Order: sequence, then structure tokens, then C-alpha cells
Amino acid sequence: MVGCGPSDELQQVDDRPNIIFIMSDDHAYQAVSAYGHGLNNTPNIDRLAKEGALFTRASVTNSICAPSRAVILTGMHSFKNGKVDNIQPFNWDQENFAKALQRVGYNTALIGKIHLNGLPQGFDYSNVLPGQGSYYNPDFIENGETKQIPGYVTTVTTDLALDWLENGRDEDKPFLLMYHQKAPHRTWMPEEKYFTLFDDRTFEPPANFYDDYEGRPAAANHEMGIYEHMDIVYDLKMLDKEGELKTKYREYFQGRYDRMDDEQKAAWDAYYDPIIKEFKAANLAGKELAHWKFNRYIKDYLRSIQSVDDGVGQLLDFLEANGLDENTIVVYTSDQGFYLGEHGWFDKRFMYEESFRTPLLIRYPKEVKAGAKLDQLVQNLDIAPTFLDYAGIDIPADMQGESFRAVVSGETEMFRDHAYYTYYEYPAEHSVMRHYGIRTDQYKLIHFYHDLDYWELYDLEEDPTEMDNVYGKPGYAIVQAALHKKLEEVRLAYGDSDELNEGHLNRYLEYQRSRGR
Ligand code: SGN
Ligand code: CA
Repeated sequence: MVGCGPSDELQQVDDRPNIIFIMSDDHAYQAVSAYGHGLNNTPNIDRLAKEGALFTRASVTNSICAPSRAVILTGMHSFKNGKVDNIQPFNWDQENFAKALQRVGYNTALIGKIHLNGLPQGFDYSNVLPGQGSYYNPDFIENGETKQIPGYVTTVTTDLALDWLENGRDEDKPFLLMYHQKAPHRTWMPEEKYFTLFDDRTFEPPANFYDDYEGRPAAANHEMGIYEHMDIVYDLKMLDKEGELKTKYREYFQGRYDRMDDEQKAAWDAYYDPIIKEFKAANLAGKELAHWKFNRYIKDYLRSIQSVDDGVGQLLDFLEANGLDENTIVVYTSDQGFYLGEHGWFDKRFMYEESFRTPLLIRYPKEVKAGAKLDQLVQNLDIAPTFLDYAGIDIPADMQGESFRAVVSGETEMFRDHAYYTYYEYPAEHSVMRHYGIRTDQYKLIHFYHDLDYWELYDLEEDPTEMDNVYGKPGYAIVQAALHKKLEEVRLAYGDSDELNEGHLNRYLEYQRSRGR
């Protein structure tokens, strides 16, 4: 505990653990090598798995950026903290776990992407990207003041974090550092040193890349197909100097390209121009074009992750070099998962596994057994209460998550037997309909509503890639009834309802109208 002041002869060392909460944006667990999918190598994130614990089934409560961040900060579901979608404003005046840590003497900092409007509250220091931020020469808002910083966003964010650890923090206090990368968010612009990584590889799309969405009308309504919806210039970087590839979003990518300085542009062109030339000459169509698009996408996506992984390594090295590695809890996660071609998609939003789940790893040698793989149904909702628990703070009654401290310490295997999910941003980009649902150990029940009134049921043991909606099918009547009952109980317990959904919908439509959308 902290001493009472300078005159306190018995002043004791404050040995409460430090917390580094690392979050990237749209980082699919399929693209963390510790998860074993064989796509790429993330040796530094994997260090957390080797020296700590990896959750195999961690999920989010609402698979989209700003709402996920609001859930993490408040420990409350979207319908309680009010930030239900990316579009409507966030209320920083409400309680969050950083405020709670700050009040008990933690030194707190937030660095990188946060995607919540307004000056962050709960932090002694903040240096954040405005909105989505930019990959090259990004603007940062340092304690409310905007400045452009030259360089590549992932390395700039890492440098800022290291600088705060080294020179910015109060060394007499335990610290909370929220270190949040923009990468690998769309439009997946890699750092120069990784341009050629994977050049010697051809990636095969997942088995359900050509999904026909049979029995899943909401999935069929999507606008997130790699083949159908990716823009050749904007997403796949075919910004030809001749200006012949005229696509819908060409000018937006031009804007991103124009942020680069001459040296950055020269390096970019040296890599991409030959690919553009080859692409134009090849005149690809059909399946060939689909595979080309998939490869173009996945390579830039994975390259963007490589710089994120480097940053994790730099922070871990810093902790070790400064004797902070034993008493610092390090968590790595993403604001949600992402589709890497599963169902033919990129993006997220759906409650299907690839975007519902998210990577989650935790290292804390004092309590976490090295190499543990845990399959409890933890969610991003549980992060705030877990951190409060580690800091010795009582978890407020209105926080809806649960601490998973005792699970990672091996003290118990018991945890919540379900994960609850809500998604609200529709009509909007990518056209994912409103839905909510529940996942249990073996099953998932989803209800799409508003324009549709449609139920889906998956047996995740029989059908892990969720291709077969067994709702209403023979043999599932008992399971289905039990899941409906469970879903109703869970909604009641969390305080969610159809009436709330109606209210969110009306506010959303009203807000969109007021913005002329
Ligand atoms: C942007 C992206 C979308 C993405 C949303 C939400 N378009 O609008 O593809 O779904 O963000 O992402 S972009 O053209 O601007 O890149 S989130 O992670 O911030 O929720
Ligand atoms: Ca995101």
C-alpha cells in the first residue's frame, strides 16, 4: 500500500501490478500464430502465449470498433453504456476502469487509436488518433491538441508508448498504459520494410470462400465480399499513374497516398507499380480474379500485422530491460475479430465465429501459468472488472462483466456459461442487419430483426464454420427450446429488451437523418 507522505517513516513500496493493455484494430485470431492457423508468424504476440495464457474462445459483445472500446472501458454492454454503434456519440462522463484506477493512485495513459469522440477521461496523459487515424504521417491529439507526426502510424504509436514509459510516467506509481494500434484496419497499408513479405507465397482462400448463404438471408444481404465489394484501387492499391482504373473509391485512396512524403511515395511506387502493371496486363476475371483479390488483400493485411507484432516485442523488451516484467500484467487483444475470406468476406459485425471471437492473451508471471490454453467464454466485457480485481478495487455492481483473474491463475475453471451479443449498425456500410444472440458451450442462437425476423441456430461442434442453420430442423427441437429460454433469461438479467432495440433504432435513424444520411 502507498505510504501516507514524506514524513511517514514506514513508507512502503507500492507493489500493485502495472497494466499494459495492448489492443489492435481488426486483428483476426486466425492471424496470430499462437492460434495455430499457419497464415503468418507473430513471434512477439506469441511470447505472451508462451509465457502466459491464451483464450481460445474469447469474444466481443458487439463486433465493431467504437462500441467494443466503450464496452471495454465501462464493463457494460452497449445497451447500458449507450455507445451502440460507430456513428452516434460516446459519453465520456460515465464511469470507466481507467478513472477507477486513477482514483486509487495509478498513473494512466492512453496512446493510439480509441475512436471515441471527445477528450478521453480517466487518463493523466492521452495521445490519440482522431477517429480512424491515418497510416502515414498521422495526426495525433496530445491531451487535446492536434499535431501531425511524421512516420508510419504503428511505429509512431509504439515510439509514443515507449517514450511515455521511459520519460512520461510517474515512477512512484503503478501505471496503466493503454497502447492501441490502428493496424491492421482497412485499408491495410503496410510499413515499407514489410512490402515484400509473403511475395513468395500464394494463399489459398478458406474452404467456404464461395459460400452461397443458403438458409442465411442476412448473410446473403452482406456488402463485404472480397470478390464483389472490394475496390481494386482503394482496398487493393491499384492506383495506376495513368488513371485508367476508375473505381468508386479511387479518390479516397488517392488522399491516403497523398499523405506520404516523396521518399515514402517512391518506396511505395517501387513496390506497387510493377504489381499494377502486371494486373492491368493480365485481364483477370472470375475465379482467377477472386483469388488474385484474396491474395492482394491478405498479404497487405498480414504485412500490417507484422509491424504491430514488432511493437509488442519492443514493449516486452522494455519491461524486461527495466525490471518491470514480473510485476506488469500485459494483455493483448483486438477490438474484434475479422474475416480473412471465410464466407467470402472481409470486415466483421456478424455474430459468426470469425468476427465474434477475438484474440486474447495475458501474461503476468506472478499469477498466470505459462503456456495455459483456456476455453472459458470470456468477453471484452470482462476486461474492466478483471483489471479492477488485479488493482484491488471493488467491482461496481453495475459493471456487467466478470473478473477472469481466478480463471487465469488456475484457481477455478468455472466461468459464465454463455456469451451474449448485440449488433445495431444498420442500415450502414457493409449492410449487416441488426441482430442479437447467445453462444453457449456448443451452440449459437441468433435473431436478426428490424427488416427481417429470422432465427439461426448453429451446432458449433458439428458445424464450426456455421454453414448449416439448423433452426427448426428435426432433431434440434429440445436444444432450440432450451436456447430460447436461456436467451430470454440472459436478456432479462442484463436488462436488454425489444423495447430498447426499438429505441436504439429510432435514435439511430433520427441521428442519421440529422446528418443528412
Ligand atoms: C470504416 C471502414 C469499414 C469498417 C468501418 C468500421 N471503411 O468505415 O470497412 O467496417 O470503418 O470499422 S473505410 O473505407 O473507412 O476503411 S471499425 O473497426 O472502426 O469499427
Ligand atoms: Ca475494429
